[in-house]
Amino acid sequence: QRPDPDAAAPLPHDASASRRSYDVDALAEEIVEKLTYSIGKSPARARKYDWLRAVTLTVRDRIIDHWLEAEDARAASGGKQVAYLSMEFLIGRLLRDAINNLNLTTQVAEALKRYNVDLDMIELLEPDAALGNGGLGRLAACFMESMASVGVPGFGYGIRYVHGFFRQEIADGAQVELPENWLLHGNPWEFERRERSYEIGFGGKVTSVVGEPGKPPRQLWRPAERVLAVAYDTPIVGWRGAHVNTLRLWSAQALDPILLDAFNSGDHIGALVESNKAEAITRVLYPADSHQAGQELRLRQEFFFSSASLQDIIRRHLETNESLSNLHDKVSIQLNDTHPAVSVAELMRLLVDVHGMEWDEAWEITRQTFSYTNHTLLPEALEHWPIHLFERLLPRQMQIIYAINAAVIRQAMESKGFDGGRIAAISLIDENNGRRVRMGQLAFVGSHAVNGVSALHTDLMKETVFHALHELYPDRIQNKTNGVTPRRWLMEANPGLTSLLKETIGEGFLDDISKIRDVERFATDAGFRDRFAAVKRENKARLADVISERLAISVDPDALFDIQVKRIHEYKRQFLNIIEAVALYDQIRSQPATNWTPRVKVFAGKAAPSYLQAKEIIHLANDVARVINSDPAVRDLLKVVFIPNYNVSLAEIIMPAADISEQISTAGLEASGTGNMKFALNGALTIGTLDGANVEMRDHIGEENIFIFGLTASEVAQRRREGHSGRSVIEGLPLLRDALHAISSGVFSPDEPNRYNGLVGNLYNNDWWMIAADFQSYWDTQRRADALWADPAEWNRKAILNTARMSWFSSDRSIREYAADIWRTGTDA
Ligand code: KOT
Repeated sequence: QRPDPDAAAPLPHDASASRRSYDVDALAEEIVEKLTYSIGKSPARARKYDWLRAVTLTVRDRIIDHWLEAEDARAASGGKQVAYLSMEFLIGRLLRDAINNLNLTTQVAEALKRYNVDLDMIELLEPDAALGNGGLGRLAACFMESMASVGVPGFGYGIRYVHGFFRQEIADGAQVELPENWLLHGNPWEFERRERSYEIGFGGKVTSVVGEPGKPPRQLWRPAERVLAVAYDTPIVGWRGAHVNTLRLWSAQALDPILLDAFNSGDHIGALVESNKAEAITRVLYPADSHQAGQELRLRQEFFFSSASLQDIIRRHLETNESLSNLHDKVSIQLNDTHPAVSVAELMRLLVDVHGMEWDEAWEITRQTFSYTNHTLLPEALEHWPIHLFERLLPRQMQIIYAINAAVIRQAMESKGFDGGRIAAISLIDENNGRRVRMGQLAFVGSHAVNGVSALHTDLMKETVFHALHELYPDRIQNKTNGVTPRRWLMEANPGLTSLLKETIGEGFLDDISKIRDVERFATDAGFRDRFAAVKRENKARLADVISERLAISVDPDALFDIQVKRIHEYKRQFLNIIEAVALYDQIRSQPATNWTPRVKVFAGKAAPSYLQAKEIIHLANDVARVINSDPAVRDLLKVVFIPNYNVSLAEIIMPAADISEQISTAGLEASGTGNMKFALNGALTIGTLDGANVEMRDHIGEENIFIFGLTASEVAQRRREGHSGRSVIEGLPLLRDALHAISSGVFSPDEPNRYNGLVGNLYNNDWWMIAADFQSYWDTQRRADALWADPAEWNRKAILNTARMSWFSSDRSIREYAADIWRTGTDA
């Protein structure tokens, strides 16, 4: 049965009375206490998972002290809060993050050592929380950590998927998807909050109820189905434990878990139908990245978590405020892409239908409350839902969308004289493809601020998808370039470099990452360069060990590590990288006397299960790897490795181990990229196109310290307008032509010689992604990299400058900009 919300007023918490100690003795004692009384094991009998749990619970208690204080402080201040609504939070492991941010690493390691337990080993046992696909979800996780670190009071709202992102295996070269089960052994980080549960409706009818005289009739939605959203809270602790925010994830449950009538009449399976149907909503993460997952269940997920979050926001607001008329002064809701965009209609429904507010006031509050981040311009990723599906599932929200649309169009005609094509462009309804609701337009008109995630991407938003809306609301679009948290991506992933930096420039950069720039003057210091290179070599050896363990391939840590890890997508052009490997393989064999740079090309990444071309690219990478790695003629000058199951934890090992970071998307298509930032911060040199945040990275790092190649975004657009196809380019480039011929004639797939005909044929006939068009420039730039590699002092100098000049790409900076320009909330500094 649904529990009643707490009736009693909360009493202030006296954290000082219960604060846990940070010293080694106390920690050691408490770990054993947890082992004994929470897990029921003696130290002698405890297995390593028991130790992990005991340590987690011990660390967790220290976070809780801060968490409760933060809650009280927040309630007392009545200040503005941020709600970050995201369908994805790609968190990874939490223990190391928590220990690091509490500055407990040495103490906890010391405490465990007393029982002969190794902290590093224990940390690896924690499953990744993989509640996201890639960049968008990882950005949400970095932002949560940065909000807690810079002191923005914030809630993350999302979905507690039972099965996160699938596990990838490679069988005979091809991707196989296996279910992921992160909750199998329980999740010590989360707290179920049954008192925080809400009913979410679907389907049914809307009826008009005659209102008071002079007032319009009220609309009453009577859903045909209802499910319960139950909150699970995870504390997110910021740097030095100064702030703790909450990640609140919703789980779906049936209102009536067992249909008693059915059960009593002997239909024991039928009795569970409801709960199976309800729980399906939060069972699994859709594995589509930068592609719309058009199924009904996905729309249910979107509405489910949007409505639950809004009901929660309203309830919390009304606990300390008399009415909802000041909602926008107390909360800012950030929509992470359009996945929660139905929130615009749902907040209007809650304000108008449920809380009796006038439409115009509700619209003003709604717009002041929401802001929206766009993460892609790819047409296939822009969400639009068939009207008939939307209407059936969310009839009242559909009416509200029509009403918003009518008002926006009226305003566009009256204030700016819009007609015809421009009305069609701003309309929330796409009339061309079988009538659909455009979620991007809905999010845009329902927000006071709309942002892109890099300078180039924001410019392109104004010029392309949102051109007409930008004309109508010229002040609404702004840029907020992405960032990554230096705690996870430098301190935790690269302890060797962190220690070296501490010794060299002091500890100030830990609190203020901009101070990392102080290391710039050591770039010309030969002694420092050697130490920097030694750290890199250690990190490469660590990755070589992983490659050896998982793939039984031996790679030389002294070779140049050239790494491309990210989702597999045509626009990211892993294919271009593989073709270059094949061309290099050809050249090494035909010119054995040349002084080739020994290279290890590393790939990792998952393809959406239904994305056939992406799966072919994975297959090709594996086929090419097998042939090259077993060819003695290559003499270990080239190795190709595809590491299966790329995830956050693997990224933490890979990022510090790269010499070259591949950021080679077709210009204009990668909104920002964030892997590019992690690599460069850890001293890799980027080879990249002028795309996404690469452009700004070049500006910060200096163009002489980054390898830029290829067509620009406007050149790509121009070529596409001219109807570019690859054939003439390929025919003029023997190196490319021969590599493609090798691929399409079965050199790498003798068991199925035609396997890659389609992939290669696309380059001849179309070359939509400009792979042929950019090949020569890419090849030449790789050879420039080879030449630089021959001069280690110069290479390392540039690598150091990359680390020194990347601080602007910290997510702390991004969050401060959001706080100042969009949310108008305070920060600590
Ligand atoms: C997925 C589905 C629909 C719409 C957008 C996406 C999406 C975009 N998923 N990930 N992205 C990436 O977001 C990152 C964070 O902003 C960017 O760095 C990256 O370029 C996007 O591709």
